[in-house]
Amino acid sequence: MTITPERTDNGIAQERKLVTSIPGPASVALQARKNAAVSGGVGVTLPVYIDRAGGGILIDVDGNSLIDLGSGIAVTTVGNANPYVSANVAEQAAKLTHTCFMVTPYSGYVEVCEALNRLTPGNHEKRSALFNSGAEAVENAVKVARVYTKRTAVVVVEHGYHGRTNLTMGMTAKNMPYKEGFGPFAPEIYRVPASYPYRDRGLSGEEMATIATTRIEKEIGAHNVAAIMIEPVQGEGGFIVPGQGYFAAMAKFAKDNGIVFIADEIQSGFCRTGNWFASEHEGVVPDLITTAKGIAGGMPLAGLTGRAEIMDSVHAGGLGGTYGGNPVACAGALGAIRWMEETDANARAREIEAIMVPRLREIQSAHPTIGEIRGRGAMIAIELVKPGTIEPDAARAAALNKFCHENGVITLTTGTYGNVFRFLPPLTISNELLNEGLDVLAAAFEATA
Ligand code: PLZ
Repeated sequence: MTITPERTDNGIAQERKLVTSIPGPASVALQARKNAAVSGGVGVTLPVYIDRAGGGILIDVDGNSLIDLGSGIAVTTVGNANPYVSANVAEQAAKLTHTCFMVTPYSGYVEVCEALNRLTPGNHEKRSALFNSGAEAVENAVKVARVYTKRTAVVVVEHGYHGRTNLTMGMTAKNMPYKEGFGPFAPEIYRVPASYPYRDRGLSGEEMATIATTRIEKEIGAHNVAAIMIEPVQGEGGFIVPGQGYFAAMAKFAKDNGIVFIADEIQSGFCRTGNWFASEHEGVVPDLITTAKGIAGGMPLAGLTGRAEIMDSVHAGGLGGTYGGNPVACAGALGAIRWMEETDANARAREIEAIMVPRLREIQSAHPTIGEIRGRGAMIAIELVKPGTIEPDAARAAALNKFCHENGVITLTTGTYGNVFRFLPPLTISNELLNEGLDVLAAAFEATA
């Protein structure tokens, strides 16, 4: 098979087609088995069991073709089963599946670190390390920052999301469903105001940063802070793009006070926002960057990248893990990154924004329940409120979601108040499918009005 950048449909007809109700009988049967076999603690947004995927389509076990506006939560940015990823994965899996990089290394790990060092913002000397999940990358960012600074406090912001492990749960803002009943959480985590322009009562990004940094000075003491970690576009918090100057002011405060500034780019990174990393939109070069999700086209892989002097401050053997930087996952990442470079994936993300935003504005003009349209690139959301107020309307978001799902469009909600409807299409979706997904969304607004 010749692999070309264009050929990402995985041989699947790029059309929405429903042949049963959603979920169909085969999915219903699997869901019954799921309920009997899988912990009830593991939730499912839409119990439609997927069998194949490619381009902008997911095909379920009943033969329904659904439009994918979720990318498995910002993971399959290069499309599902992208041939660059699949071919690399198959080839690597046939050669060797694991040695443990800490025991006997292999080149793929080094190549992914070289790519991370090259692609992340800043021309300074960098080092990287690889892990299995976003949460693990976040944990390791904190470990590195503490060793480097010999300080303990970690500052995060309101609406932030950093994972579900013990340390990262403590760093995550939202209680339900992530934290409820799972405490006690790790100590020395402090949460200060984020910039949420829609809800900051007219305060600018810079003003919000001043409130946040004053809190750090007065309540923690800047000299006690090892790290400030912020998402440059908050993902689970509601696709919140910070007000002008906020992110840069927080980074400057960190620099002025010997604090390691960490951008959590796990959701916003790898061409999702129309830049390789969303920090670039803010003109910020973070000291450390966490990555995962889009890095490897669906293979479980995460990275921590940053200034060589910080990353190398850890004693040999201090960072690692059995599977971190697994060779098959690294092969997937090298395929995904090559596809992003060869196809100018950032341009495609910006194109998706240019299609989506005007159409969402059109819907907004008829439906004032859309309080705000925001986001960057292929990371776009609408925030739903009671018209004429900023009171969150989570029920409307849920109703819209249900309509879209029943009509064969995979959509996701998010946000601290559960009232944000978010779009994360794979960059391989066709304009036709994207527009059809938006047609269904428009119909959902009419149907739930
Ligand atoms: N940091 C910014 O977005 C994962 C969570 C889905 P893991 N976001 C999706 C869910 O409900 O569990 C995320 C993120 C940011 C860290 C993480 C954590 O990444 O790979 O899920 O551990």
